[in-house]
Amino acid sequence: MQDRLSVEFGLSGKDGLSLLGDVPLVAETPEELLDDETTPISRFFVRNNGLLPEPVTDADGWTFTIDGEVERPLNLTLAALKSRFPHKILRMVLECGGNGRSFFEPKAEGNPWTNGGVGCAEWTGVSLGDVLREVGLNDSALFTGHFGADPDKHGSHDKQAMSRGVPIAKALEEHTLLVWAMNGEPLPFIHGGPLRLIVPGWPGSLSQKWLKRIWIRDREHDGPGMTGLSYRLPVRPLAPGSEGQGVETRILESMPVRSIVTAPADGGRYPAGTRSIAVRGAAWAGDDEVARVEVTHDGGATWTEAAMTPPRNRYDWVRWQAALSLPGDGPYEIFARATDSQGRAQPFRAANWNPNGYGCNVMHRVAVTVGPEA
Ligand SMILES: Nc1nc2c(c(=O)[nH]1)N[C@H]1C(S)=C(S)[C@@H](COP(=O)(O)O)O[C@H]1N2
Ligand SMILES: [Mo]
Repeated sequence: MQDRLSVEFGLSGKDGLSLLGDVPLVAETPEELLDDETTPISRFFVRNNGLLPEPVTDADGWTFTIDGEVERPLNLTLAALKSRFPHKILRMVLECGGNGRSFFEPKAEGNPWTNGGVGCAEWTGVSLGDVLREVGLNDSALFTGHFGADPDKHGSHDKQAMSRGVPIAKALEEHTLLVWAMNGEPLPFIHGGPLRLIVPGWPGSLSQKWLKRIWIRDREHDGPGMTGLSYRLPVRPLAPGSEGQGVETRILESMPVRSIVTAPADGGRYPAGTRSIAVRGAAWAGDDEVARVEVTHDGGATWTEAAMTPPRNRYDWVRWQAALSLPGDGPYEIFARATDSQGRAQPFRAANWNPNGYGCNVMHRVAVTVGPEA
């Protein structure tokens, strides 16, 4: 069945997503639809900052360039990329830097993501590092700048909708991929097909879709999304609601630890007498690892540790499950809390308020009722 998103907004093949904006097109996934180990394409969130590029008919003929501070600039077709470099298949989380933004108080600027600006797909491609070694980086190579084929939100091709970049060390990480397939299928156009970057663990905005060019630079990149307060966090805590002009900031790199409850769904009901409920979900921690996930039904007075399924590879999410014991019938709020391997746990309240609302990793909470409604 086609849902409203596919009929009205051309998001064909999507199932159950919530629309956050139509121009540019932005849609997130309700937490309970993120219950699969590998997020199906039909449930994978969409974030565009501009309009869509021209439709592509010859995917293998798609060309892209690597130039700038390199010994041998390269212009390759996708077909040549596939044939010249070793293929990698990795399951990795892609998360918008603004995921969780709507939980900040007062409201921060930008799309009001709840917890659904995230998905974990199996990506097929080649390591960007393998390609960078072939082009040869100059000593002056410090940063990347990423360029896509999409026009900005006014339809202008002179301006990039988004053009961000990473320090060379992140670009050289084996898991940073040039990707042409998602869950074993040709990369869907809406997700940047024929070719995109996946820069795992860092804000999704670095994972350039419809990739046309990587400019190797001798300085921090300064495209749209790199300047002002974009993807930056204040170095010292800011008073919630303040403007943030002139405060010292740093670029948001690794995303903070986070977990979601994917079952039960918010509003779940259980028969009277139920004393144990199965809770499950997913957790991830940017560049870091998830050390543990715990759940509580009593506001954090007691915690039950969840069992975790090990990630397939670095940057994959952890699936977790717990049998949560309940003392009697009644309404409960279940919270899940993940802790990373450096001991950083999710907060009960969003603590790191910032004007553009990045990196909110407040604990996810679902309400359930056991027995008749009180
Ligand atoms: N070319 C291009 N790439 C882009 C964007 C964009 O607007 N244009 N948005 C970025 C942002 S902010 C995110 S969160 C991810 C979303 O990827 P998805 O739509 O495949 O989920 O793509 C990133 N890559
Ligand atoms: Mo994003």
